[in-house]
Amino acid sequence: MVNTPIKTTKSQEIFAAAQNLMPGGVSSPVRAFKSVGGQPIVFDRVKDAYIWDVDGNQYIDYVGTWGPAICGHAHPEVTAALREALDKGTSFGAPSVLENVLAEMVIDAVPSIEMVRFVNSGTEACMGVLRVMRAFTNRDKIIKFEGCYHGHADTFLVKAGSGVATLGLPDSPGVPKSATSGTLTAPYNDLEAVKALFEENKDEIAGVILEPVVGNAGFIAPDAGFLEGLRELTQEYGALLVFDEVMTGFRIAYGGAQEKFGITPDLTTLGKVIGGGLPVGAYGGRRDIMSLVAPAGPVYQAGTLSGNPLAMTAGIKTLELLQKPGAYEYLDRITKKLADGLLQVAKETGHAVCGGQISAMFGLFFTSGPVHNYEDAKKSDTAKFGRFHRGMLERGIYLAPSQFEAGFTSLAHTEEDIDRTLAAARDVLSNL
Ligand code: KE4
Repeated sequence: MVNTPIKTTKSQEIFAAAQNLMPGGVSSPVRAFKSVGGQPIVFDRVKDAYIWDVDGNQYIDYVGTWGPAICGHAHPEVTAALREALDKGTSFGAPSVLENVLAEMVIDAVPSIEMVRFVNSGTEACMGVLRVMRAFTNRDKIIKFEGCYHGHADTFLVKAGSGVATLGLPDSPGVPKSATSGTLTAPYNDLEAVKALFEENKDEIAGVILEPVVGNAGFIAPDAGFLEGLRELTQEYGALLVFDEVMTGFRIAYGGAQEKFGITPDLTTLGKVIGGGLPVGAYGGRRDIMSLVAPAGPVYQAGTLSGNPLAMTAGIKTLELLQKPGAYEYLDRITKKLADGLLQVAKETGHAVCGGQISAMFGLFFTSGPVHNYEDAKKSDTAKFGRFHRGMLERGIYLAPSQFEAGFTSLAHTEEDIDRTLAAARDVLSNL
């Protein structure tokens, strides 16, 4: 496959102008390609499994706007439903039956959720779940895991993943010590470290929050027994277990990682997929806990655009599409073919790699591994990942622009797309 560098003149012009207008020229740091080098491409439009940039180049997309596009971009049934909803207005700021419909779908799907509150982002969902878990237990401290990312609220910006890890930030200036003094951290997959924290902070820990499958330190799966162990430890110490399924929700399985692994937390956060590409988040769980949220109870949380009719409409239609028989079998099959193929090609071309996939989520590290936690992930050759990313981009394959992110497939990705991707990977890795 001869590689002729793609023309990105317009992308460069637009991005140069953007950098004078917005910090780093982006609305979210990871989009700036800082850790993979080169300039980001500026999108013009997306459809199915594909992106077109402003210079007319086409790419197979494995970011899927960071998860929401699990049915493929601009799915005709989603866009048709949105067009119909648009004629009835874009925002009500008042109850609508659409919220009931999506709430029932979420409650029916996610084992831990008996009652749910909609918000506008995963960050807001994690802020809300933090407040209600502290109120319910009357305890202030939490345990999170190194490399896990729960949005950009102060309390969670401790050894966080995603863009924080991508930029190699120690955490973030502007976060007062008072906001993070109660945030305890442990290595992912390390139950002994969690038990020690509970022993050292007896009766002070409100709960444990984690990504049940990590996507923000690269792709890291839970070791056998890890999730079960956390369920037991939180019950033993009177703390709550919170699965942050903003990324894994409706992606690992229709009922999320908690359905896949058969572990039911007390609270769950959601986002991305349940909005079908429109701004959305949600937190939910046991009725006795969620009944504390205002106005039912005293725990305050609010939002102008929460539950807005457009996000509800896109979310409802997206979940309907995911309910179709065979959807998750298809996602698992094509993603396994992709992940296994990438690892095989990398090994055949002499690179130390490890990684894997679960359902429609995958990742690979340029290290022999295994990778059980963030420290292991940081052993990956991130410079090589950057060269790999650029080489794939020049061959029309759009991967997440960071070693510390996961990859996402969709119902729109075809066998031919996977074959093309593997051929491009072989070409890049043979010359890396
Ligand atoms: P948002 O506020 O970005 O909607 O959600 C925050 C969040 C919370 N929890 C998990 C597990 C998440 O993955 C996220 C956001 N994910 C990143 C991608 N790793 C969003 C992409 C970005 O920050 O631009």
